Amino acid sequence: MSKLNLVLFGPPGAGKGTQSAFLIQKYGLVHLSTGDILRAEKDAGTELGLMAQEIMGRGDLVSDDIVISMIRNKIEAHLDAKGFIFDGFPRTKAQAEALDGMLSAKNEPIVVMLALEVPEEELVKRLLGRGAVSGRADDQNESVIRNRIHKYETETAPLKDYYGAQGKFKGINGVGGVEEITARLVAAIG
Ligand code: B4P
Repeated sequence: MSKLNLVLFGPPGAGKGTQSAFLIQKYGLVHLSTGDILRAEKDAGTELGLMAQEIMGRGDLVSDDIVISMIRNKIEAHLDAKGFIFDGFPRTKAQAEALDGMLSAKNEPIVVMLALEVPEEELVKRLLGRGAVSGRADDQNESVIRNRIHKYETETAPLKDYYGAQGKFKGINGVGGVEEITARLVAAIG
């Protein structure tokens, strides 16, 4: 059976992490969140984590080389997975091309890119809300949040065209209740 490799896409605060939790359960997938991996490195106090902490604190993107090699290691560590949810990766064209290279070498391509669509003011509201309870530094400062959204618009959103050209892009309304949005994603996976 072919693998269900999904890209869960969207701006910061769109609900990628929230929805991944449901989809990994439903489909038995392995969750690969570059944000989670980077935060785990930071908490472990590794050299990579300390370097990433500064970049993430500004709301900038960590370098392509670093996140690509992190993802490569994780894919190699789960060769028997039924499929992967890529959450927060790829975020640049270089990352998307590297991912295609890794997966096509195994003949297990991305099946679909599900792009959660949420207006900017709702994103800022959600992230400030999380920042008030989670202690995540990048969610506590509105100018850092707006910088993350700006990076998304300039560097990441063009990937909709990249996957669109492969016939794999599906836009999903990301406003509404969490369960309602899960149902939209499940319907889009088909
Ligand atoms: P990420 O960890 O990917 O964080 P994120 O974009 O903020 O999204 P997340 O998935 O956590 O939030 P969600 O929308 O689920 O990235 C953090 C940083 O890491 C980046 O800025 C960058 O520096 C670095 N990084 C990560 N990947 C990288 C890469 N590939 N390349 C380079 N750098 C990289 O949820 C947000 C909030 O909304 C939550 O509080 C949630 O409860 C709430 N929410 C969710 N759904 C909702 C709904 N339907 N209604 C109301 N609220 C909802």
